[in-house]
Amino acid sequence: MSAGLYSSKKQSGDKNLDLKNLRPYGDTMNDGKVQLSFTLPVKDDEQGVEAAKELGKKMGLLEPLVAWHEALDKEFTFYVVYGSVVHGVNYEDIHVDIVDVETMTMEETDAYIKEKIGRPIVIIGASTGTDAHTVGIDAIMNMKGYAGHFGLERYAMIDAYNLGSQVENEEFIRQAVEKKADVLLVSQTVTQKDVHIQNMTQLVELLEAEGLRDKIILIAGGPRVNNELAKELGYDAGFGPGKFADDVATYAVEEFVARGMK
Ligand code: B12
Repeated sequence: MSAGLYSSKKQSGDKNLDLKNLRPYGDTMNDGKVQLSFTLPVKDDEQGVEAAKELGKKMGLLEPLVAWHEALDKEFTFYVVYGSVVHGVNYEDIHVDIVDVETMTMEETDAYIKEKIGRPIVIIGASTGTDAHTVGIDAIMNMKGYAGHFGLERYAMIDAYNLGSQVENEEFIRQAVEKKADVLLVSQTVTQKDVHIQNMTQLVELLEAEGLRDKIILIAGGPRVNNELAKELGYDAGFGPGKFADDVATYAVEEFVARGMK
């Protein structure tokens, strides 16, 4: 979210709101109240509660209170600690790089393609490399879609091919060439040891080596992918959680037209 959206104190109606020193809200403005939960490998008794409170203090919480504790097992207890943080952030200085499009509906996107492109565009997607997670790419591509947003397969003017998971970059490119893809969608969920970065980078290098990079629109997505990271790695755009087929389709078709692709 960009700064400026709430850049006036008036909007909250509370004269104590200070967006230059934004602090969590619990019961009153600027009280800094946060809630934190964790499990300790000890039994559920007073000593454990005190340990949870001490941990809260060591983490910088003022006046930590164990609001809830419950035995998970004989030797494991779950705690919810409530307390105040002293830190604040300057909300007005925060700038987030997001894909800046006014999302069209499926019908609007189909009409846009008909009018401005005049042929169906071809989009292929996969969870690439060793990544076995399919739910993210399915959410974007499958006919039924996700959370009330139809997937790309349902668009009349998009030929969508979902290749599934664990698709090697070489195979992904082979399929892209065979299907004459205009847009490539890469889904990455596992980020342990930065495997997503290595995998995403390898795809860009292979596309460049084949002279294909400039001929296609390359989009990445996943729970820990954002536009900034994607662009840094040589992609055209990146989408994270809370984004749907409509967002991706809008970006892809507008980019297609802006680049003068045929
Ligand atoms: C379901 C699941 C699995 C299932 C996957 C089944 C399947 N068919 O997909 C199974 C059990 C197989 C699995 C396996 C593993 N998993 Co798993 N899994 C999950 C879980 C619970 C949910 C993921 C999910 O489906 N999210 C729902 C979708 C809709 O959300 P999403 O992916 O973010 O997608 C949205 C956006 O990101 C975006 N998007 C996603 N992709 C794309 C692509 C494009 C182009 C665009 C535009 C947008 C986009 O659009 C979607 C809709 O908004 C998560 C934990 C969690 N709660 O998130 C762990 C999690 C992802 N798994 C994890 C791990 C570690 C693994 C394993 C490595 C475990 C292991 N040691 O074996 C293996 C993976 C092996 C491998 N080779 O990949 C870790 C990843 C940690 C990390 N940062 O790397 C998580 C976070 C669990 C954890 N807390 O540790 N997993």
